[in-house]
Amino acid sequence: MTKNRRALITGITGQDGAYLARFLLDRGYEVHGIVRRSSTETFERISLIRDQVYLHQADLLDQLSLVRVVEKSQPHEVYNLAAQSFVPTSFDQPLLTGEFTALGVTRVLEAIRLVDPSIRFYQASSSEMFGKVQEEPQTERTPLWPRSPYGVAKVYGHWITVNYRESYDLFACSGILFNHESPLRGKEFVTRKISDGVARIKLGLQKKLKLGNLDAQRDWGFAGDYVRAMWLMLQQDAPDDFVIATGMKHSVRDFCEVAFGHVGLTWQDHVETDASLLRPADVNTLCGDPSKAQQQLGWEPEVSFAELVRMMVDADLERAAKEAS
Ligand code: NDP
Ligand code: GDR
Repeated sequence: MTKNRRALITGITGQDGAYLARFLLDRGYEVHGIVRRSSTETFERISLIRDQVYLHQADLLDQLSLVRVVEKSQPHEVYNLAAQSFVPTSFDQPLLTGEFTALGVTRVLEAIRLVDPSIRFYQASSSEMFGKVQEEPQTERTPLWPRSPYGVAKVYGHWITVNYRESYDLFACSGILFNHESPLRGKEFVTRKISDGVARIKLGLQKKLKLGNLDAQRDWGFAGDYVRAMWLMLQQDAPDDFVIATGMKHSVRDFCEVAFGHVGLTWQDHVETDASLLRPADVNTLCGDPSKAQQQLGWEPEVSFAELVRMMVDADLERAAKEAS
Protein backbone atom coordinates (compact mmCIF):
# COMPACT_ATOMS: atom_id res chain seq x y z
CA MET A 1 0.00 0.00 0.00
CA THR A 2 1.17 3.52 -0.85
CA LYS A 3 -0.26 5.75 1.89
CA ASN A 4 -0.76 9.52 1.62
CA ARG A 5 0.03 9.65 -2.09
CA ARG A 6 -2.12 11.74 -4.38
CA ALA A 7 -2.37 11.24 -8.13
CA LEU A 8 -4.05 13.41 -10.77
CA ILE A 9 -5.20 11.72 -13.98
CA THR A 10 -6.14 13.62 -17.12
CA GLY A 11 -8.37 11.42 -19.30
CA ILE A 12 -9.78 9.54 -16.28
CA THR A 13 -13.01 8.83 -18.21
CA GLY A 14 -11.10 7.00 -20.99
CA GLN A 15 -10.10 3.33 -21.15
CA ASP A 16 -6.68 3.76 -19.54
CA GLY A 17 -7.88 6.37 -17.05
CA ALA A 18 -10.46 3.94 -15.68
CA TYR A 19 -7.93 1.10 -15.30
CA LEU A 20 -5.26 3.38 -13.82
CA ALA A 21 -7.67 4.97 -11.32
CA ARG A 22 -8.68 1.54 -10.07
CA PHE A 23 -5.03 0.40 -9.91
CA LEU A 24 -4.02 3.48 -7.85
CA LEU A 25 -7.03 3.22 -5.51
CA ASP A 26 -6.01 -0.39 -4.81
CA ARG A 27 -2.59 0.92 -3.78
CA GLY A 28 -4.07 3.42 -1.34
CA TYR A 29 -3.73 6.55 -3.47
CA GLU A 30 -6.07 9.52 -3.24
CA VAL A 31 -7.12 9.76 -6.89
CA HIS A 32 -8.11 12.99 -8.64
CA GLY A 33 -9.29 13.21 -12.23
CA ILE A 34 -9.93 15.89 -14.82
CA VAL A 35 -13.27 15.78 -16.62
CA ARG A 36 -14.73 17.95 -19.38
CA ARG A 37 -18.11 19.54 -19.04
CA SER A 38 -20.57 17.90 -21.40
CA SER A 39 -24.35 18.05 -21.81
CA THR A 40 -24.43 14.30 -21.26
CA GLU A 41 -22.05 12.66 -18.79
CA THR A 42 -19.25 10.45 -20.10
CA PHE A 43 -18.43 8.78 -16.78
CA GLU A 44 -19.61 5.26 -17.65
CA ARG A 45 -16.17 3.63 -17.40
CA ILE A 46 -15.63 4.98 -13.87
CA SER A 47 -19.19 4.47 -12.65
CA LEU A 48 -18.14 1.79 -10.12
CA ILE A 49 -15.45 4.00 -8.53
CA ARG A 50 -17.17 7.35 -8.99
CA ASP A 51 -17.59 7.95 -5.24
CA GLN A 52 -13.96 6.99 -4.52
CA VAL A 53 -12.31 9.58 -6.80
CA TYR A 54 -12.29 13.39 -6.84
CA LEU A 55 -13.39 14.82 -10.19
CA HIS A 56 -12.46 18.35 -11.30
CA GLN A 57 -13.66 20.20 -14.37
CA ALA A 58 -10.79 21.28 -16.59
CA ASP A 59 -9.74 21.03 -20.22
CA LEU A 60 -6.43 20.51 -22.02
CA LEU A 61 -7.30 23.62 -24.07
CA ASP A 62 -7.59 25.83 -20.99
CA GLN A 63 -4.27 26.59 -19.30
CA LEU A 64 -5.76 28.28 -16.24
CA SER A 65 -8.12 25.39 -15.56
CA LEU A 66 -5.11 23.05 -15.47
CA VAL A 67 -3.16 25.33 -13.13
CA ARG A 68 -6.14 25.51 -10.78
CA VAL A 69 -6.69 21.76 -10.69
CA VAL A 70 -3.00 21.08 -9.96
CA GLU A 71 -3.13 23.69 -7.17
CA LYS A 72 -6.30 22.23 -5.74
CA SER A 73 -5.45 18.53 -5.87
CA GLN A 74 -1.77 18.89 -4.83
CA PRO A 75 -0.73 15.66 -6.57
CA HIS A 76 2.57 13.84 -6.14
CA GLU A 77 2.07 12.23 -9.56
CA VAL A 78 0.31 13.47 -12.71
CA TYR A 79 -0.64 11.02 -15.47
CA ASN A 80 -1.43 12.81 -18.73
CA LEU A 81 -3.69 10.35 -20.53
CA ALA A 82 -6.10 12.84 -22.10
CA ALA A 83 -5.91 13.21 -25.86
CA GLN A 84 -7.89 13.10 -29.08
CA SER A 85 -6.84 9.47 -29.46
CA PHE A 86 -8.66 8.18 -32.58
CA VAL A 87 -6.36 8.18 -35.61
CA PRO A 88 -9.04 8.63 -38.37
CA THR A 89 -10.47 11.69 -36.56
CA SER A 90 -7.02 13.23 -36.62
CA PHE A 91 -7.19 13.33 -40.44
CA ASP A 92 -10.57 15.13 -40.25
CA GLN A 93 -9.62 17.44 -37.36
CA PRO A 94 -5.84 17.84 -37.52
CA LEU A 95 -5.74 21.23 -35.81
CA LEU A 96 -7.92 20.23 -32.88
CA THR A 97 -5.88 17.03 -32.53
CA GLY A 98 -2.73 19.15 -32.38
CA GLU A 99 -4.25 21.40 -29.71
CA PHE A 100 -5.29 18.47 -27.48
CA THR A 101 -2.68 15.84 -28.17
CA ALA A 102 0.40 18.01 -28.75
CA LEU A 103 0.04 21.44 -27.10
CA GLY A 104 -2.12 19.97 -24.32
CA VAL A 105 1.01 18.21 -23.03
CA THR A 106 2.87 21.51 -22.75
CA ARG A 107 -0.05 23.04 -20.88
CA VAL A 108 0.01 20.24 -18.29
CA LEU A 109 3.81 20.51 -17.99
CA GLU A 110 3.56 24.30 -17.57
CA ALA A 111 0.96 23.89 -14.82
CA ILE A 112 3.33 21.51 -12.99
CA ARG A 113 6.32 23.82 -13.45
CA LEU A 114 4.35 26.75 -12.10
CA VAL A 115 2.62 25.06 -9.15
CA ASP A 116 5.09 22.40 -7.96
CA PRO A 117 8.07 21.20 -10.05
CA SER A 118 8.61 18.24 -7.71
CA ILE A 119 5.48 16.54 -9.14
CA ARG A 120 6.27 13.38 -11.11
CA PHE A 121 4.81 13.40 -14.64
CA TYR A 122 3.80 10.57 -16.99
CA GLN A 123 3.12 11.27 -20.68
CA ALA A 124 1.05 8.80 -22.72
CA SER A 125 3.21 8.49 -25.82
CA SER A 126 2.37 6.03 -28.56
CA SER A 127 3.75 3.45 -30.96
CA GLU A 128 1.97 5.50 -33.65
CA MET A 129 5.10 7.67 -33.51
CA PHE A 130 7.00 4.85 -35.27
CA GLY A 131 4.45 4.88 -38.13
CA LYS A 132 6.37 3.85 -41.21
CA VAL A 133 8.66 1.65 -39.19
CA GLN A 134 12.39 2.06 -39.65
CA GLU A 135 13.35 -1.20 -37.93
CA GLU A 136 11.70 -4.16 -36.25
CA PRO A 137 11.09 -4.59 -33.39
CA GLN A 138 10.86 -0.94 -32.32
CA THR A 139 12.83 0.21 -29.27
CA GLU A 140 13.29 3.51 -27.40
CA ARG A 141 16.02 4.36 -29.94
CA THR A 142 14.13 3.59 -33.18
CA PRO A 143 13.78 6.71 -35.40
CA LEU A 144 10.24 8.14 -35.52
CA TRP A 145 8.19 8.47 -38.74
CA PRO A 146 4.57 9.24 -37.82
CA ARG A 147 1.87 8.58 -40.46
CA SER A 148 -1.10 10.60 -39.18
CA PRO A 149 -1.74 14.02 -37.63
CA TYR A 150 -2.32 12.07 -34.39
CA GLY A 151 1.11 10.43 -34.67
CA VAL A 152 2.75 13.76 -35.42
CA ALA A 153 1.05 15.34 -32.38
CA LYS A 154 2.29 12.46 -30.17
CA VAL A 155 5.85 13.04 -31.41
CA TYR A 156 5.55 16.63 -30.17
CA GLY A 157 4.16 15.42 -26.83
CA HIS A 158 7.02 12.95 -26.48
CA TRP A 159 9.76 15.45 -27.20
CA ILE A 160 8.30 18.27 -25.08
CA THR A 161 8.29 15.81 -22.18
CA VAL A 162 11.95 14.98 -22.79
CA ASN A 163 12.68 18.68 -23.21
CA TYR A 164 11.09 19.70 -19.89
CA ARG A 165 13.03 16.93 -18.16
CA GLU A 166 16.30 18.20 -19.63
CA SER A 167 15.52 21.94 -19.35
CA TYR A 168 13.86 22.14 -15.93
CA ASP A 169 14.93 18.92 -14.27
CA LEU A 170 11.31 17.70 -14.00
CA PHE A 171 10.71 14.04 -13.17
CA ALA A 172 9.00 13.55 -16.54
CA CYS A 173 8.64 10.13 -18.19
CA SER A 174 7.31 9.17 -21.60
CA GLY A 175 5.76 5.74 -21.94
CA ILE A 176 5.78 4.61 -25.57
CA LEU A 177 2.85 2.25 -25.35
CA PHE A 178 1.83 -0.10 -28.12
CA ASN A 179 -1.88 -0.80 -28.73
CA HIS A 180 -3.62 -2.01 -25.60
CA GLU A 181 -7.21 -3.06 -25.42
CA SER A 182 -9.88 -4.26 -22.98
CA PRO A 183 -13.63 -4.55 -22.61
CA LEU A 184 -13.52 -0.78 -21.86
CA ARG A 185 -11.97 0.08 -25.23
CA GLY A 186 -13.91 2.63 -27.31
CA LYS A 187 -16.16 0.95 -29.87
CA GLU A 188 -14.60 2.71 -32.88
CA PHE A 189 -11.20 1.04 -32.39
CA VAL A 190 -10.81 -2.11 -34.46
CA THR A 191 -10.53 -4.67 -31.63
CA ARG A 192 -13.66 -3.54 -29.82
CA LYS A 193 -15.49 -3.05 -33.12
CA ILE A 194 -14.76 -6.71 -33.87
CA SER A 195 -15.60 -8.08 -30.39
CA ASP A 196 -18.83 -6.07 -30.32
CA GLY A 197 -19.67 -7.19 -33.88
CA VAL A 198 -19.00 -10.85 -33.07
CA ALA A 199 -21.29 -10.70 -30.03
CA ARG A 200 -24.09 -8.98 -31.93
CA ILE A 201 -23.80 -11.36 -34.90
CA LYS A 202 -23.81 -14.38 -32.57
CA LEU A 203 -27.01 -13.13 -30.90
CA GLY A 204 -28.69 -12.27 -34.19
CA LEU A 205 -28.61 -8.49 -33.58
CA GLN A 206 -26.37 -7.80 -36.60
CA LYS A 207 -25.50 -9.66 -39.81
CA LYS A 208 -22.29 -8.21 -41.24
CA LEU A 209 -19.17 -6.47 -39.92
CA LYS A 210 -17.52 -3.89 -42.15
CA LEU A 211 -13.79 -3.40 -41.71
CA GLY A 212 -10.98 -1.56 -43.51
CA ASN A 213 -7.38 -2.78 -43.76
CA LEU A 214 -7.37 -6.44 -42.68
CA ASP A 215 -3.62 -6.79 -43.28
CA ALA A 216 -2.64 -4.20 -40.65
CA GLN A 217 -0.53 -5.79 -37.92
CA ARG A 218 -0.39 -4.59 -34.33
CA ASP A 219 1.33 -5.58 -31.11
CA TRP A 220 -1.84 -5.86 -28.97
CA GLY A 221 -1.72 -6.10 -25.17
CA PHE A 222 -4.15 -5.76 -22.26
CA ALA A 223 -4.77 -2.26 -20.82
CA GLY A 224 -4.77 -3.59 -17.24
CA ASP A 225 -1.15 -4.73 -17.70
CA TYR A 226 -0.11 -1.46 -19.32
CA VAL A 227 -1.31 0.93 -16.58
CA ARG A 228 0.94 -0.99 -14.15
CA ALA A 229 3.89 -0.01 -16.34
CA MET A 230 2.87 3.68 -16.19
CA TRP A 231 2.92 3.59 -12.40
CA LEU A 232 6.23 1.70 -12.27
CA MET A 233 7.90 4.41 -14.39
CA LEU A 234 7.05 7.03 -11.76
CA GLN A 235 8.41 4.89 -8.88
CA GLN A 236 11.99 4.75 -10.22
CA ASP A 237 14.97 6.74 -8.90
CA ALA A 238 15.34 8.66 -12.16
CA PRO A 239 12.94 9.61 -14.96
CA ASP A 240 13.27 7.79 -18.28
CA ASP A 241 11.34 6.68 -21.38
CA PHE A 242 10.15 3.11 -21.96
CA VAL A 243 8.59 1.04 -24.73
CA ILE A 244 5.69 -1.03 -23.38
CA ALA A 245 4.66 -3.89 -25.67
CA THR A 246 4.26 -7.66 -25.79
CA GLY A 247 6.87 -8.22 -28.53
CA MET A 248 4.35 -10.14 -30.66
CA LYS A 249 2.27 -8.97 -33.59
CA HIS A 250 -0.98 -10.15 -35.14
CA SER A 251 -3.06 -8.91 -38.06
CA VAL A 252 -6.62 -7.59 -37.97
CA ARG A 253 -7.46 -10.81 -39.85
CA ASP A 254 -5.92 -12.88 -37.00
CA PHE A 255 -8.01 -10.94 -34.50
CA CYS A 256 -11.16 -11.75 -36.49
CA GLU A 257 -10.23 -15.42 -36.68
CA VAL A 258 -9.80 -15.81 -32.90
CA ALA A 259 -12.84 -13.64 -32.05
CA PHE A 260 -15.31 -15.33 -34.41
CA GLY A 261 -13.79 -18.75 -33.68
CA HIS A 262 -14.38 -18.24 -29.94
CA VAL A 263 -18.16 -18.31 -30.53
CA GLY A 264 -18.07 -21.02 -33.17
CA LEU A 265 -18.39 -18.74 -36.22
CA THR A 266 -16.22 -18.40 -39.33
CA TRP A 267 -15.10 -14.82 -39.85
CA GLN A 268 -15.14 -15.03 -43.67
CA ASP A 269 -18.93 -15.56 -43.53
CA HIS A 270 -19.52 -12.22 -41.81
CA VAL A 271 -16.70 -9.74 -42.48
CA GLU A 272 -16.90 -7.37 -45.46
CA THR A 273 -14.23 -4.89 -46.43
CA ASP A 274 -15.24 -1.27 -46.94
CA ALA A 275 -12.84 1.04 -48.78
CA SER A 276 -14.23 4.09 -46.94
CA LEU A 277 -12.61 2.73 -43.76
CA LEU A 278 -9.11 2.87 -45.27
CA ARG A 279 -6.90 5.73 -44.00
CA PRO A 280 -5.10 8.30 -46.19
CA ALA A 281 -1.88 6.77 -44.80
CA ASP A 282 -1.93 3.71 -42.55
CA VAL A 283 0.58 2.13 -40.22
CA ASN A 284 0.98 -1.34 -41.68
CA THR A 285 2.91 -3.05 -38.94
CA LEU A 286 4.04 -2.41 -35.38
CA CYS A 287 5.94 -4.66 -32.99
CA GLY A 288 7.67 -3.40 -29.86
CA ASP A 289 10.71 -4.59 -27.93
CA PRO A 290 9.89 -4.29 -24.21
CA SER A 291 13.37 -5.44 -23.01
CA LYS A 292 14.25 -2.17 -21.28
CA ALA A 293 10.96 -2.17 -19.31
CA GLN A 294 11.48 -5.84 -18.41
CA GLN A 295 14.99 -5.21 -17.14
CA GLN A 296 14.60 -1.83 -15.42
CA LEU A 297 10.97 -1.89 -14.28
CA GLY A 298 10.54 -5.64 -13.84
CA TRP A 299 7.43 -5.31 -16.02
CA GLU A 300 5.93 -8.25 -17.90
CA PRO A 301 2.55 -8.48 -19.66
CA GLU A 302 0.32 -11.12 -18.05
CA VAL A 303 -2.54 -11.47 -20.56
CA SER A 304 -1.87 -13.20 -23.90
CA PHE A 305 -3.34 -12.17 -27.27
CA ALA A 306 -5.85 -15.07 -27.32
CA GLU A 307 -6.90 -14.40 -23.70
CA LEU A 308 -7.41 -10.73 -24.52
CA VAL A 309 -9.61 -11.47 -27.54
CA ARG A 310 -11.71 -13.96 -25.58
CA MET A 311 -12.07 -11.55 -22.64
CA MET A 312 -13.35 -8.83 -24.98
CA VAL A 313 -15.77 -11.09 -26.83
CA ASP A 314 -17.15 -12.54 -23.56
CA ALA A 315 -17.74 -9.04 -22.13
CA ASP A 316 -19.52 -7.93 -25.31
CA LEU A 317 -21.62 -11.11 -25.37
CA GLU A 318 -22.83 -10.26 -21.87
CA ARG A 319 -23.63 -6.65 -22.86
CA ALA A 320 -25.36 -7.66 -26.11
CA ALA A 321 -27.40 -10.34 -24.30
CA LYS A 322 -28.70 -7.67 -21.90
CA GLU A 323 -29.57 -5.48 -24.86
CA ALA A 324 -31.33 -8.36 -26.62
CA SER A 325 -33.44 -9.19 -23.57
P1 NDP B 1 -9.50 7.27 -24.74
O1 NDP B 1 -9.83 7.87 -26.06
O2 NDP B 1 -10.30 6.11 -24.24
O3 NDP B 1 -9.60 8.42 -23.61
C1 NDP B 1 -9.20 9.73 -23.87
C2 NDP B 1 -9.50 10.60 -22.66
O4 NDP B 1 -9.07 11.94 -22.92
C3 NDP B 1 -10.99 10.70 -22.29
O5 NDP B 1 -11.10 10.67 -20.89
C4 NDP B 1 -11.37 12.08 -22.82
O6 NDP B 1 -12.45 12.66 -22.12
C5 NDP B 1 -10.08 12.84 -22.52
N1 NDP B 1 -9.96 14.09 -23.27
C6 NDP B 1 -9.96 14.24 -24.61
N2 NDP B 1 -9.80 15.52 -24.93
C7 NDP B 1 -9.69 16.22 -23.77
C8 NDP B 1 -9.53 17.59 -23.45
N3 NDP B 1 -9.44 18.53 -24.39
N4 NDP B 1 -9.46 17.94 -22.14
C9 NDP B 1 -9.57 17.01 -21.18
N5 NDP B 1 -9.74 15.69 -21.42
C10 NDP B 1 -9.81 15.31 -22.70
O7 NDP B 1 -7.94 6.91 -24.77
P2 NDP B 1 -7.16 5.68 -24.07
O8 NDP B 1 -7.58 5.56 -22.67
O9 NDP B 1 -7.19 4.50 -24.96
O10 NDP B 1 -5.66 6.22 -24.14
C11 NDP B 1 -5.12 7.04 -23.11
C12 NDP B 1 -3.94 7.82 -23.68
O11 NDP B 1 -2.94 6.94 -24.13
C13 NDP B 1 -4.27 8.73 -24.86
O12 NDP B 1 -3.44 9.86 -24.76
C14 NDP B 1 -3.87 7.89 -26.06
O13 NDP B 1 -3.57 8.73 -27.15
C15 NDP B 1 -2.65 7.19 -25.51
N6 NDP B 1 -2.33 5.89 -26.08
C16 NDP B 1 -3.29 4.91 -26.12
C17 NDP B 1 -2.97 3.65 -26.58
C18 NDP B 1 -3.98 2.56 -26.63
O14 NDP B 1 -3.71 1.56 -27.33
N7 NDP B 1 -5.10 2.66 -25.92
C19 NDP B 1 -1.59 3.34 -27.03
C20 NDP B 1 -0.66 4.45 -26.90
C21 NDP B 1 -1.03 5.67 -26.44
P3 NDP B 1 -14.00 12.50 -22.61
O15 NDP B 1 -14.48 11.25 -21.92
O16 NDP B 1 -14.62 13.74 -22.10
O17 NDP B 1 -14.00 12.38 -24.10
P1 GDR C 1 -4.65 2.49 -34.05
O1 GDR C 1 -5.92 1.65 -33.61
O2 GDR C 1 -4.91 3.32 -35.24
O3 GDR C 1 -3.49 1.54 -34.11
O4 GDR C 1 -4.49 3.50 -32.83
P2 GDR C 1 -7.23 1.17 -34.40
O5 GDR C 1 -7.79 0.07 -33.60
O6 GDR C 1 -8.12 2.31 -34.75
O7 GDR C 1 -6.62 0.60 -35.80
C1 GDR C 1 -5.70 -0.48 -35.84
C2 GDR C 1 -5.54 -0.94 -37.27
O8 GDR C 1 -6.73 -1.59 -37.69
C3 GDR C 1 -7.06 -1.19 -39.01
N1 GDR C 1 -8.51 -1.32 -39.26
C4 GDR C 1 -9.48 -0.62 -38.64
N2 GDR C 1 -9.43 0.30 -37.66
C5 GDR C 1 -10.61 0.81 -37.20
N3 GDR C 1 -10.59 1.71 -36.20
N4 GDR C 1 -11.81 0.44 -37.74
C6 GDR C 1 -11.91 -0.47 -38.75
O9 GDR C 1 -13.00 -0.79 -39.21
C7 GDR C 1 -10.68 -1.04 -39.21
N5 GDR C 1 -10.39 -1.98 -40.15
C8 GDR C 1 -9.08 -2.14 -40.16
C9 GDR C 1 -6.59 0.27 -39.07
O10 GDR C 1 -6.43 0.69 -40.44
C10 GDR C 1 -5.28 0.19 -38.29
O11 GDR C 1 -4.22 -0.15 -39.14
C11 GDR C 1 -4.65 3.05 -31.47
C12 GDR C 1 -5.18 4.25 -30.67
O12 GDR C 1 -5.52 3.79 -29.38
C13 GDR C 1 -4.13 5.31 -30.54
O13 GDR C 1 -4.60 6.33 -29.65
C14 GDR C 1 -2.87 4.68 -29.99
O14 GDR C 1 -1.85 5.65 -29.87
C15 GDR C 1 -2.41 3.55 -30.89
O15 GDR C 1 -3.44 2.60 -30.97
C16 GDR C 1 -1.15 2.86 -30.38
